[in-house]
Amino acid sequence: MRVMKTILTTAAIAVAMAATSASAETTRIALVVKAQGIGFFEAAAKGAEEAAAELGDVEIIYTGPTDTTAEGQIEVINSLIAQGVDAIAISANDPDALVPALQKAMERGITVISWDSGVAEAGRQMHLNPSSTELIGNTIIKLAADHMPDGGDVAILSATATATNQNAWIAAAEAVLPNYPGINLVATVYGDDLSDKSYREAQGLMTTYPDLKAIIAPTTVGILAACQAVTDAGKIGQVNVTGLGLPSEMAGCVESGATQSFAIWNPIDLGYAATMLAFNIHNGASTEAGAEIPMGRIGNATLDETGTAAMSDPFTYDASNIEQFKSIF
Ligand code: RAM
Repeated sequence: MRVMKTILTTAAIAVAMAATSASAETTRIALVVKAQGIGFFEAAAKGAEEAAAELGDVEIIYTGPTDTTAEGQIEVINSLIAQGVDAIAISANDPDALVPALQKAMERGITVISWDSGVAEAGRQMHLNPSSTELIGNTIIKLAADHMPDGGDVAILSATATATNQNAWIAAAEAVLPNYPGINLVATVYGDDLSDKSYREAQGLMTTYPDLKAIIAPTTVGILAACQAVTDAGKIGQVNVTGLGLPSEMAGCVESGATQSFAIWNPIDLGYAATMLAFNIHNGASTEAGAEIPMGRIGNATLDETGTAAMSDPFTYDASNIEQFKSIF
């Protein structure tokens, strides 16, 4: 018995030592998303894994709450702090509510960046935008306006009311509305990046605004749910669904005519770039204004005075090119 116990103890120590030495070498980067089960973030995770493979000795912890709340993300952050991860790269459900938890992470030596949907400056070392906010704001209005030669009513179906990215894009869209005199924005509603709530909100818009010509959803979850609601209401050809979507999810909507066109950037590249940035900052890259931080095959991110960098321009998808992209993301 005694011998057995000694052997077991020795084995346990050996396992513990192996675990310690492995964790000393491996950089653990948590990719924290708004919620689980969103295709956009799953595509970003593919990019994160690609970056990890390229860097070597990097483990990606893909995680997020079950729904798109700041409370859920705070729990996730606290658990990552307890696990002692090396870096957190987060797409935030709220710019301010996460700041105390993320500050605690930074105090413990964890590198913190936001990507996709930003955290206020006090809660992160840098933020990576997918593209210029102004450009995205103009793009989502133009996508609708291009198919409304006579103008008319449009409504926005967003994600959560506190999402940093959607709120910034909507503000930018509202700012360019005077350049589209025939376009009348009648409402902005929130589907919380939940399919069923987004579907019901889209139905509500069609009921409240019978002359609605377009639903603009700057969220991959919302645009797909709106397409379904318009299809089920028999309003294809009457209400055009547009905004930001994934070609893989939107192919059927383009084929049916529920969606004339929509836009997005490459989510795989975004997850890849966020991982590269988290890794390089963890290894000492400067996050001062003007700093250039390498993002592997993408090139460098240049930080502005708010510690923010932007990637590429969004790309527009329609019947002419959807086939080519639907198997990629
Ligand atoms: C959803 C999320 C994400 C956003 C895309 C366009 O997947 O809200 O944050 O960037 O849509």
